[in-house]
Amino acid sequence: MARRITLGAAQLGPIAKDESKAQVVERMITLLRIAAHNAVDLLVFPELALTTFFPRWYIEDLSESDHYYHSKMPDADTQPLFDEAKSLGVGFALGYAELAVDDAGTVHRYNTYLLVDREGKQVGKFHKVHIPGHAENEPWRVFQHLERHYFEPGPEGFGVWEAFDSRIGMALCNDRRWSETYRVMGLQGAEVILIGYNTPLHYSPDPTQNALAGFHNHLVMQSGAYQNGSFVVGVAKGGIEEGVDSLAQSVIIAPSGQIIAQAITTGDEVISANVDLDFCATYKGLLFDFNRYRMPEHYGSLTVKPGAKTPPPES
Ligand code: CDV
Repeated sequence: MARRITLGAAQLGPIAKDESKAQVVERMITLLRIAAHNAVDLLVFPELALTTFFPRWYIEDLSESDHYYHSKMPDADTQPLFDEAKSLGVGFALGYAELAVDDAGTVHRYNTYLLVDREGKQVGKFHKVHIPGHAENEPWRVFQHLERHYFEPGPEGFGVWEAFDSRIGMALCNDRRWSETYRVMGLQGAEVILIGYNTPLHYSPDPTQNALAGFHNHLVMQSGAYQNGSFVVGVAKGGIEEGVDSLAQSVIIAPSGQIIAQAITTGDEVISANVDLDFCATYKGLLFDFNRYRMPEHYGSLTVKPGAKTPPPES
């Protein structure tokens, strides 16, 4: 019998700096209800879904930015979202800023994805690995992208969780541009990869790339899906937020690399697709049968340093 699941992407439009978390959660609950109406089993929210994209502003003393972070999930602000999802029987992935304190008392700030199943059980947590942007204030930029000031990379890497009668992996925004992201999850048998993003349409270090933002977004996620025989759910926080225009174009992609659903607005919108998880095997079991065709022993060292090999001395 086919393993069918309805995947959903809950794209969010702009979140103003002065919008409260309670107001954002209200918007998210509206999207949850639409998703439930469309029989969605797993609804994926974007990266840093609960606030404006705060790495756009420099706050020298990090502790003054603590209100953007959550040290416990759910907390008072987000409990209504968890309650509503459970009562609707909709699982979800939530992107948020996490403040964690380890056993030695050291504080860690992560860009986090949390996976919750249809019964409300927290089944997986992912910390963003590829942290883009810069750590110091750089006033020459049209706007700041200070993720390297606000977050450290997660030490655990890319995991895969058994949930939703499937194997689910997670990644956040810049992670989607790196082939390793998909391959590490693909090697663990990921069938569905969830990716939330905040992607400004202006890239200050090289504005010639601006016109390619939408192309690159779909290029990397479609190839990641195809080369690993996985579904990919890519979810944006889009639209003009505090003067910064961000890419929308949320998508659900099949293991064939084809886009099977795409958002048509830049605001709050649910897209969904009812898919057969067994379709992954068409790719994982044939052209991309890793056990049969992958040739790691022929790839050379995986610790190759950038740059060319030194030519042999002339005799
Ligand atoms: N939030 C992000 O990770 N944004 C990056 C930008 C900085 C390029 C992205 O990959 O979309």
